Amino acid sequence: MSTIEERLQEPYELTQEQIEYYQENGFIKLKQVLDEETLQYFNDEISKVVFEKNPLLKKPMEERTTFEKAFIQIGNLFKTNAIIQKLVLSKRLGKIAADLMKVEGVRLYHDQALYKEPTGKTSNITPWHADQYYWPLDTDNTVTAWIPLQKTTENMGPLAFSTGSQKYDFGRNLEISDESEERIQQALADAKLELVDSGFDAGEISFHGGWTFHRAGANTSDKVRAVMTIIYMEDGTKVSNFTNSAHPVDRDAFLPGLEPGDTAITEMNPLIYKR
Ligand SMILES: O=C(O)CCC(=O)C(=O)O
Repeated sequence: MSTIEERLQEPYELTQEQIEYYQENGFIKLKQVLDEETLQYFNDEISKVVFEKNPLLKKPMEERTTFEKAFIQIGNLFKTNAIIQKLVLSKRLGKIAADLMKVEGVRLYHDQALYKEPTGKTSNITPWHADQYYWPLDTDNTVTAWIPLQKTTENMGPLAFSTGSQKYDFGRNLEISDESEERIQQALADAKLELVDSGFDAGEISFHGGWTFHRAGANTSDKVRAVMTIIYMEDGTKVSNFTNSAHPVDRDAFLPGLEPGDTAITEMNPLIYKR
């Protein structure tokens, strides 16, 4: 029996059909990427850190903004926690990211835990958005691994995707908000794009591109929805011009010291996988 560390290095073989599915639709859900023992190991550690660090937990749900309700967000865990670092720097996951994007290598852009609390009566949806609105990266080759740390049923707010929406540019200028939920929802309905909104088995992971529109429903269950995310960019990506107020904030957090035109390599962006 191999160790968790060994399993995190073992390749997960994708079929050509899966790679083409990702390229065409902008996301893919993959089963049995992690086993139950590995999930539990990281659920224990990441949950400990999230509940130790998060100040939001003390703010009642009904007093929060839409963004604050959607999830508890704790980032850059790979820098401060040697256990979580093993997951974030996993070659198994990094190779999937590189294979799906059809690139030679991937670096870390950043990691973050996204915990959606059980709501009670208050809705805590994650509004429609595309992540790359926030990122000053001069490439379309970015992908997020969304890793539920337990089986995630439909009433826990699994991530939902609009199929093929990475090809559309409406709503790319909207941050996560009530407005993005309403306007992007309408645009996607007008474009008649298919919605994929379903639960995740234990060990199932999704990968979605930086411009793919996605959302999550409220967590109406009685359990917290524990999720870890790892955001990868193609090795060699350059920093783009800053065109909104989120860009310099992201630069300071994930690309410290860099300016537009620089190659996106700092101590925050280790090379995770290279062919
Ligand atoms: O976990 C969520 O509810 C939203 C996640 C998300 O938007 C992302 O990982 O890009």
